[in-house]
Amino acid sequence: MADIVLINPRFEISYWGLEHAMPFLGVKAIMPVANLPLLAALTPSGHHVTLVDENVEPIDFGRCARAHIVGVTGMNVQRRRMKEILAELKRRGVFTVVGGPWVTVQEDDIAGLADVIFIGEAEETWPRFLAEWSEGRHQARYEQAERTDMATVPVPRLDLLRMKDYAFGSVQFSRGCPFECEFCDIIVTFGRRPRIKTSAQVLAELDGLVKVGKQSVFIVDDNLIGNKRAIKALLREVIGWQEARGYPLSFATEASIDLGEDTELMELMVEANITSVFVGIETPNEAALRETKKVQNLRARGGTMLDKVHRIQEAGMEVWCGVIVGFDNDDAGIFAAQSRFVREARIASAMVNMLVAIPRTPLYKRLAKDGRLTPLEDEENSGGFGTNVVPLRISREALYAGYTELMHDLYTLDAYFGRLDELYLDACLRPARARTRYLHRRPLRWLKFNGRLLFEAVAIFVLLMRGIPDTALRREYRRRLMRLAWYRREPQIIQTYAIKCAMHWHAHRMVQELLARRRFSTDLAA
Ligand code: B12
Ligand code: SF4
Repeated sequence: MADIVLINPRFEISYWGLEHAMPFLGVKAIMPVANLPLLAALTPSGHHVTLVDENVEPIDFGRCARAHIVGVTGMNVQRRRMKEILAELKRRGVFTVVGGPWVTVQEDDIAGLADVIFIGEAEETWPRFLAEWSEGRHQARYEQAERTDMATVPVPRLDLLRMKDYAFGSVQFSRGCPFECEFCDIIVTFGRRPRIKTSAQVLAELDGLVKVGKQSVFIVDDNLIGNKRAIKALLREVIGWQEARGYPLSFATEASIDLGEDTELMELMVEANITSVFVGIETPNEAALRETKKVQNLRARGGTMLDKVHRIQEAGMEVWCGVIVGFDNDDAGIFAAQSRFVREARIASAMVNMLVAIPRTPLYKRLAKDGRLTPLEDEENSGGFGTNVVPLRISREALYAGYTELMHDLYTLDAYFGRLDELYLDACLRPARARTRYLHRRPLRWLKFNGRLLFEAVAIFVLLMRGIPDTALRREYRRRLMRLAWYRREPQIIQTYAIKCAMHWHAHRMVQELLARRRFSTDLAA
């Protein structure tokens, strides 16, 4: 039978990759991609699978050359490295297959580099390919006719990964999202009807995560609350599981803003020990929200977007968000408006992107028709503007400059810690209420758990004080952390705040890199 190696290529540095923060958190990468251990679990017994994540270990090409099949996955931010790896494997005569989010939307990008390509979900096509490969009659391209029935998805093989190298473990409850944002490739690939696993599957995965020693887990659903009724039922099961085991896991996830309209759902998420939620805010510009069909962000029910963010925070979850600049309805005023919104929403971690048209999305099709797309290669080879979209009401230069300035403004020490302190000191955010309640009834466990959190906070602090080269930043992190600890003595909050200092360092480094890149592009243009 086959000797199979599956590779996740190195990521380029990105906002959520938190690459610059990793050394201070004692890990190598934020989390493993969910697809490799899942593909391993989908591989029929008899084959031998090795997983390689280049973000935590180097690729041994000699080892790959001895395998029968080498598979490569990847997102758009891995495409360059994917191609390098495939080219090297081809040079060595290795039989290669490729799949994942990037080739699913841009299959011609790897033309001639892989023997077999997988488009979209692969729960049915991967085992089918292996059977056909064994019989010497495989195809060059596989695409599932039907979307995966989530009730058939097996428990991922986490035992094949070096889980201690990651900050988070990952689990997926559902796929798909009911909304129809114009720029989104998720609904193109996974559809608008949320499909959900059974509670037995999810709880078995949670047991597996505890077994490999994880305490923090990212629920990697496209939108956790796509089917509210089904997710509420599942959350009730997760709450029972947590209570019975002493709340071994805390979760972060992604959800749409209508979460802030549903008190029962927020309560259930908090009780299940979900402590943070990433929300696609995109923009406070209502014309742009209408343009991009983000109708859920415009809905008056439950108040404004700002009200809903505050309500989620008051329920006990930190909100992280994504914002986008460069919609057709954006003009030069958008950057200040975004900055104001993020400040008023007291969101410390805001990921800013320029509008990018991902192939196969409705946005991509519209802009291609209007002749407003630039080729990817231009971005890759020329320093570029960081997006393939030609904006309508501002120049590309002004958009890029505004984006860089916005990132800079959001991550100055005063702006970032101002938002953080408003949330943790003024609004007194209280995450993990259910676990705190549980531990208060068990003093010994309380002591052990909080002792660990305090130890982690001190370790991060020491690493920051030793590792940050900038004296002013070090002084500020020390001062802010001491002040927080003075007012809020809970070890959980102190540990979170220490992590936030490391996250600031990552954002600060990203801003420095962006500014340097902008200077380089300006010099090039001159
Ligand atoms: C959870 C998530 C995250 C998490 C975790 C990321 C991680 N490291 O795993 C966080 C929040 C950290 C994150 C960050 C980012 N993400 Co993200 N993320 C997702 C999300 C919502 C789910 C991914 C997931 O785990 N899916 C579950 C697995 C099982 O599905 P899958 O990977 O698609 O795999 C299936 C098939 O594709 C196939 N398959 C996959 N690979 C292969 C390989 C072979 C050989 C075969 C046969 C089959 C196969 O089989 C699997 C089973 O069916 C997706 C949206 C989506 N649904 O794809 C976006 C998504 C993947 N992310 C995206 C992006 C851009 C990013 C960031 C770059 C954003 C940023 N600017 O910072 C960063 C990258 C940071 C990093 N270093 O990880 C884009 C990628 C766009 C693209 N088409 O390439 C997506 C599609 C969302 C979007 N449209 O914006 N992300
Ligand atoms: S809410 Fe998020 S996942 Fe759903 S369609 Fe919009 S961008 Fe895509």
